[in-house]
Amino acid sequence: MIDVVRADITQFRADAIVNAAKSSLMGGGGVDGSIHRAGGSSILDACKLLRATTLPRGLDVGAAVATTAGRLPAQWVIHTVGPKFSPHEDRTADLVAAYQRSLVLARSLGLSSVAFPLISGGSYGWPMYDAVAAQVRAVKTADVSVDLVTLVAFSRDIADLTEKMVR
Ligand code: AR6
Repeated sequence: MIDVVRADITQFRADAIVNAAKSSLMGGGGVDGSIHRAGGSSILDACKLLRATTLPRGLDVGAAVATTAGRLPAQWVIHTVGPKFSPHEDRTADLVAAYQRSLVLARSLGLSSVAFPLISGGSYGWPMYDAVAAQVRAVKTADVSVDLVTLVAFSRDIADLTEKMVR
């Protein structure tokens, strides 16, 4: 099932919330900064451990990795990296991969509910319409999914467009 809500994803209760991270996994602005602030330092500690062990070069665009959610209501944070928008190159496949590989990881962890923000829809510059279209296509066409996927919109405009596209 796919649900759409307007909410602050840091307050959302799901088995996992997804972070629109950067490759370094060292935190940043936007939803990434809010997740690290609200969840506390154990999330950054887990990211640093990943960088020191399995991900010395950082997380590739379109890949996903899971850490503790610290103090958040969610159990896990799945960090993924969306592509930056380019007017010269179609990077939709990478954006779809960020969603779908997050779902594959959630399934492999045995999770039932996952909440996504609008990946690449902020600092990474995707026009809202294209970001939402890729998001909805990604979760609708995923080969592997979970019982409940919640698309968490941070504004009324995003929520309205997402609801229209999901139907
Ligand atoms: N809950 C739900 N959605 C949110 C929240 C929140 N608390 N805060 C922001 N959004 P962005 P990106 C929405 O910029 O474009 C960071 O610095 C926001 O309104 O967070 O993938 C990272 O470190 C927008 O619709 O992510 C990376 O460097 C959407 O989340 C870079 O930004 C995504 O905006 C990633 O850029």
